Amino acid sequence: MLSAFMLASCCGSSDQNLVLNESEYFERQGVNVLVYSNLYTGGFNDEKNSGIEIIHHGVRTVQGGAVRLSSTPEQWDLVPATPSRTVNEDGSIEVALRYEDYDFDSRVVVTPKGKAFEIAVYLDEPLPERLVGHAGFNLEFLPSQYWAKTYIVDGRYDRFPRYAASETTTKPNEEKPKQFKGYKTYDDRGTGRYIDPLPLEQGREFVIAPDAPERMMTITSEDSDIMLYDGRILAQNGWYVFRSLLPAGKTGKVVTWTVEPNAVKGWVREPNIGFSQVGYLPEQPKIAVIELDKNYKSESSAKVIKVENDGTEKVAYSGKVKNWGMYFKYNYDRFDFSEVTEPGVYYIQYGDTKTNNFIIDESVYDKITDATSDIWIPIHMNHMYVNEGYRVWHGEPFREGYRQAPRNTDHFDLHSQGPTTDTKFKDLELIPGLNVGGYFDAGDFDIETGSNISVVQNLVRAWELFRSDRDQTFVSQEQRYVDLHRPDGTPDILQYIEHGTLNLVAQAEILGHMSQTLSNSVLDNYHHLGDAGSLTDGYMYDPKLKPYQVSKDGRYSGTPDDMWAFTTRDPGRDFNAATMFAAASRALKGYNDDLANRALKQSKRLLKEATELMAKAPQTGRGRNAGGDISANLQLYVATGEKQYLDKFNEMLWTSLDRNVNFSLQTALDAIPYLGDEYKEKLRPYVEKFKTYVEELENNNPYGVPIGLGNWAGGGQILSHGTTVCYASIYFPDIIDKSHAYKAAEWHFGRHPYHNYSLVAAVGAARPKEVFYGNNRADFSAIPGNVAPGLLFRHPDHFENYDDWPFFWGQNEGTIAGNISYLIFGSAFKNLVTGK
Ligand SMILES: [Ca+2]
Ligand SMILES: [Ca+2]
Ligand SMILES: [Ca+2]
Repeated sequence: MLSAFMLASCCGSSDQNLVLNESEYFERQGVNVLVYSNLYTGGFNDEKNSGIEIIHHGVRTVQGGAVRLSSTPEQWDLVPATPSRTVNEDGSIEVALRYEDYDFDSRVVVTPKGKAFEIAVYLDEPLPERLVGHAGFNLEFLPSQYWAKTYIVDGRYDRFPRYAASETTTKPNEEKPKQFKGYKTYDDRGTGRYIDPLPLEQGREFVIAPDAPERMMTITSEDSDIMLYDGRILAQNGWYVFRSLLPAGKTGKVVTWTVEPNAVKGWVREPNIGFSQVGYLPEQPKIAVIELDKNYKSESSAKVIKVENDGTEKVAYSGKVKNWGMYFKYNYDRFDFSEVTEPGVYYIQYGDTKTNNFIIDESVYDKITDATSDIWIPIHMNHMYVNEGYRVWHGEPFREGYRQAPRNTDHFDLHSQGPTTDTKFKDLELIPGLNVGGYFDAGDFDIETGSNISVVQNLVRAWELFRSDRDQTFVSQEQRYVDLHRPDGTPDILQYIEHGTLNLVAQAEILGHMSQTLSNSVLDNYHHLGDAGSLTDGYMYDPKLKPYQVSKDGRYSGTPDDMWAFTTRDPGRDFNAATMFAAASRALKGYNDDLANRALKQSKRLLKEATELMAKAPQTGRGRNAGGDISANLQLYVATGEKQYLDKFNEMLWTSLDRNVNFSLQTALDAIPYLGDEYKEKLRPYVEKFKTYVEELENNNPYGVPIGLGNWAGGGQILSHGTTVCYASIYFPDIIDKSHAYKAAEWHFGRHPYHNYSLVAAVGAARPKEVFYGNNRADFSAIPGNVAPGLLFRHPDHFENYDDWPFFWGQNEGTIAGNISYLIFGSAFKNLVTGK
């Protein structure tokens, strides 16, 4: 590792050309050009994460280099398949692109040319007639890194707009290229026409951001006009798009661009000092992880500076830095300042880099879950009006209720209605009574039933284990009104359990079983941003009326915007609901006895029916694994005391633990309070195995936590790992030292790659992230208490988390299930390290 580092640092030169490196991308100091290292296969269509991408002085500012069928592609516009990607012998990278819907193939070849690179589009067959005027080569630039910067086009001067305010025209719907699965992202208000943005500029040479050397770039073309569009005019998450149309009737090399990203001479990325923005307990181990450019010469020591109460500063500690080595493309140092234990305000200095301040004190973790429980959770209560001080977060959503999703319907949010409704309702029939309780899924407004089940189950777990009687929220089911920061005499967590249970019990009672989801019927309101109360029109849909027409009695409209219930039965989900209802019934007893009784009744019925259904069709995919749910059997044993569930639990648990201790150790630990000392002793060797795994993580990466490399950042995995570490340390302190529990917390509070901001929009952190993918994302804002998935891995070697661009769900979207996991982690962590 050391020799690789020396080699890299000796040869860094600002005069170097772009060259293909071992990771198959083009590189010069300050510039990485990726050619389809990341394909359009992310799961949610155009995720703005693919194609030709440029990481410019450490920031991925350009992506989306591809042949596209519109000037400003939206999430649900068609994306090309990539039948092949080849690194040619001349050092170029060639990618074949295909649009199956139009039987249309093209090739894009990227060739380094000195400090610049050439992008060429080849057609072996002329462009299909239908795509003339639509197919073009696009390259997308990140608005938040370019707005207000200047550009020069063929000698004319202008500036990238801070907000989208350019012109559009409209065209007949028939002319618009097909969108994903034939869905429409827009509501044309009965005009039969779609919006087509007009270019801001057009020319043969663009000089981009000459005023900002780290962002400066030139794009020139000898054979094609280049147009600049503002994608935000159609969708707030759009990018600035540079584009050349593909010519009609031509084959061969049809579009040629030369792109030269500026490289700042001798540029070296500033060290990213990862530490806990929430601060440290005096006795806590304190190790900063410092992420370094491979051209940065490691420091031998670092300092901790104390800011005294009178504002003066003194060096509190100076110590050696240890090199951990390379992890993907960066080099990592670790700086242990555990010796600093005196309460106070401090910052770290490494070379010339100083961090913001942090606190060392016994109280630093006291508030880590408060914003999540007082603010984020109640704001995500569906079917309520939510107020905070002078501000209304949302009105009461979906007053017109839900309709039966028609049979054989595919859905854009990964759901579907099967060939039967499995209910007494006909296609599109109103299902009265479902618009009560429940939680919005995430940045969208659907009720994911599976998530809501886990939310109630976990809230009961938190209630039973940690008995938080915190009361900061007024919740009135009668008024359908929530008021933040107004105590009402009832512990909030009980009210949250009640709110989740109300919707789930209604589903069980009215549908007869659990729905898959209660979700949007049309894509054009699925991407709704802002007040959930205005997502639908509030009128019940009547197909006898014309679209946008309202009945004389003011109750119905002809606009098909009502939400749908997807009701295909899954006995596995019913089984999980049965265990959750049993738990909810325990928690609600004495607070809302009526609901407690209804939940228990549904628990017994669903359990019986699900067991029978699964016995009848054990081989079918649906519900096959539910009987094998170890945790569900534990919950059922706790709820009923029946031995058959305990036997099943034991039968499955030990086999699973033998196979992989990480997979079910949490469930095993959850059972300790119910199964006694002998059971606990039997678990001991597995906890010892877990210890080996936990310690091995220190060698896996510099942060000592399990880092996920998937297309959704792995914060959730780190939280559940952290929760297991906390439980293991609470029950087996002689095996799992509590020092391990800090690592998952520190990761979330700032000790991670890319930047050092806290991933929790939390009170208590000195520098929390500022933008998240919530329902207020168009305001570049956050809902306090949200927990971001965090550091998204981009192939082949880049972690990132944007804090100036909220629109990447895989980095910035908190979910109801994920944020409740954080509540559990935070509660267990506080319990372990502070005894509070
Ligand atoms: Ca959703
Ligand atoms: Ca309350
Ligand atoms: Ca409606």
